[in-house]
Amino acid sequence: MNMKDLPDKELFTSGHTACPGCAAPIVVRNVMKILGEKTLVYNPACCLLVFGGTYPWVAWEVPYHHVAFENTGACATGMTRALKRMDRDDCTVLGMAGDGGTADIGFQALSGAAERNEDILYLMYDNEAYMNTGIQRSGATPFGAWTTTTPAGKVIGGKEQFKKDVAQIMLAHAVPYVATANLAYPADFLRKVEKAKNMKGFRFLQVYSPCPTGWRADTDSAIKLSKMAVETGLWTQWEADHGVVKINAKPKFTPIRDYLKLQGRFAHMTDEQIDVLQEWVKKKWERDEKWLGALSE
Ligand SMILES: Cc1ncc(C[n+]2csc(CCOP(=O)(O)OP(=O)(O)O)c2C)c(N)n1
Ligand SMILES: [Mg+2]
Repeated sequence: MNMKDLPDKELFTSGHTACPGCAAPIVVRNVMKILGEKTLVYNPACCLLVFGGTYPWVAWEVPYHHVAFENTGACATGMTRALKRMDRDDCTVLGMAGDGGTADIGFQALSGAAERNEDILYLMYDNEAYMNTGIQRSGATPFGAWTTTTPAGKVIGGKEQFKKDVAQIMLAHAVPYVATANLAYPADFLRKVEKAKNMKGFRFLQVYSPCPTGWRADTDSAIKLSKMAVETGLWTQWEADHGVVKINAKPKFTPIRDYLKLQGRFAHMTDEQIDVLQEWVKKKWERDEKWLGALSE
């Protein structure tokens, strides 16, 4: 679907309480325009629950279920079974969770649902920390980033581990569709959502979702940062359709320093730390090209 063909009707409405500049509501609005009214949503504790799903200000115009932090995959599975029992195959069951609820705490239920190839579209919106509870590190937080649990002081200089690659872990589950997406590439983004909608079985989308509040960035920076994440090579855009992999954007390998300096969460980083992260990008790309490239047509 082209951007100009998206329906006007909003299924995730205005009046929600997301922070200024948050990318997540832009992701949800556009996803819902493609998925349409026959969508059932499962959403655990996360910012999206707080800003869009709090009674009586629920922004969703489709059935919406708040589930526990750990069990989006399991609860969404229950709905797929109910639909089967009712002989309905015209609905999309959408599980939508943050990076904490996906990479860490909800991972067991997610992995189980993927392994069983449940008929679920699971979307991880990746703002790279547990934002809703006040900016704690997650498995998806990048190296060097300040969070309240990875303080930037003399002993620790931000997060000491590298970002967990959740999409590649999901690829190892051999599900029908896995893709990463980014709002700075809207045509690619919409194409992937539509493709996932029209498939059966387990589909996994990981969407880059800047958080100006937690990243200590300007409130108009979400799309700029999204683009820079791809251009630097920090964020790999790829998809796997029944195991056939395609890398969708080749980075320009612009220096990560330009991206880091727009975000206060990286302001404390030393030159040595920046070099470590820059080297990680290089190694990640060598690995991605070898590993994902080998699986491509
Ligand atoms: C078992 C459990 N542990 C902790 C919490 C508290 N909690 C609620 S939301 C949240 C953070 C969510 O982070 P993420 O999934 O990344 O979503 P975001 O808030 O960043 O959008 C935490 C720690 C909880 N609700 N349940
Ligand atoms: Mg998060």
